[in-house]
Amino acid sequence: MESTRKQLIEVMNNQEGHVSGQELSELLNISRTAVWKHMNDLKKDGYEIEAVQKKGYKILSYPDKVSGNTLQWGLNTKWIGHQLFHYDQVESTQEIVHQMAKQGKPHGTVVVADEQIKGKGRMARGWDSPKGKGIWLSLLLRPNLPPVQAPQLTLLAATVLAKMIDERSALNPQIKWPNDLLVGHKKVSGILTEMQAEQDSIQYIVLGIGMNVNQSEAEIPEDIKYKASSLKIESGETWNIQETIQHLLRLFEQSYDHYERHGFASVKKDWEDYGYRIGEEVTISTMRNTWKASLVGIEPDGALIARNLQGKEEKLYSAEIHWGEGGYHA
Ligand code: BT5
Repeated sequence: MESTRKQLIEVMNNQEGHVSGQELSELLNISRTAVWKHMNDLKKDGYEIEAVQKKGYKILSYPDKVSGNTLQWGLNTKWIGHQLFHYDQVESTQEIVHQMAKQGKPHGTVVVADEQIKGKGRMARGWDSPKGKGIWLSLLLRPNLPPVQAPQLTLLAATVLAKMIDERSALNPQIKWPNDLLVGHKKVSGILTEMQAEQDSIQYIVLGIGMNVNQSEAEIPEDIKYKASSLKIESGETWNIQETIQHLLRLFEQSYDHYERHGFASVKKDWEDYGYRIGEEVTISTMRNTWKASLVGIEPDGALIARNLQGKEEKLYSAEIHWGEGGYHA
């Protein structure tokens, strides 16, 4: 059923004008009544379909509504999203991908939801994921890497998100170590990387991406308004979520393939190009100390490099970074 529908859409897309019911029924080997039923289903799903007597059917527009079908259609990737699952509502896409990983689903499997009712942040924090307003997705990765290199994938994902926004808008995305994406000093996106590993090999990684896309200011929860924003708030425009997800997946595949072949150097460069407050003076606090320093960049193991006022460089694995006006304390 699902695949007939896919073929139907494919055939109509590959032809310039209208396609007759007769032609569709022959090509797909289904009755004309079945063709007619499929057309009605597509309309119900928000496809705008023109039916002209004696000429046949033509798709005028695709639905805005995200679905597995529309996401996979025209995705044109080598491995990412070949298995793609879309849900209206889930607790967390992370949990679903963990289950799928255990069932043996392949590298590149994607789970997308319109809404999460128990979206997860890091360290047991929550992630607000209102219906139809953002990108809430998790990727299953089975990298051939030692576990110590897993943080590189979070850094890679951050550069992909930044590039995607850069390519689709005039916004100026910045990456705040380790995993936040900021626009206008506010967080629009976060990454959650969870790993299942043995001592020296990664079994799988679930890489979760949350991106606030079309929330209005009123739709950002009161308690995080001072530090969170959406692409719509920042750009003044409503974004097409489906195209944005497709763009994101394509860029992810490109960057991942490049990283697999050539290593971390280009991820490091991209990250530092988009790095927030790189070269500027900030205040750093750890459990032991608070001091002034400037941010230099990142290390291959994901650590942040900071230089203190005496010129000494230090690697940080966990720290809070503060700055003066504008922006928030992380
Ligand atoms: C993150 O955590 O930034 C990782 C978020 C990952 C979410 C994705 S959505 C798809 C996948 N499925 C899931 O269940 N999760 C992943 P962290 O750095 O810990 O930030 C969480 C903190 O950001 C919260 O404690 C809030 O203060 C704030 N926050 C919550 N929801 C937010 C939102 N929608 N936008 C910006 N900030 C938010």
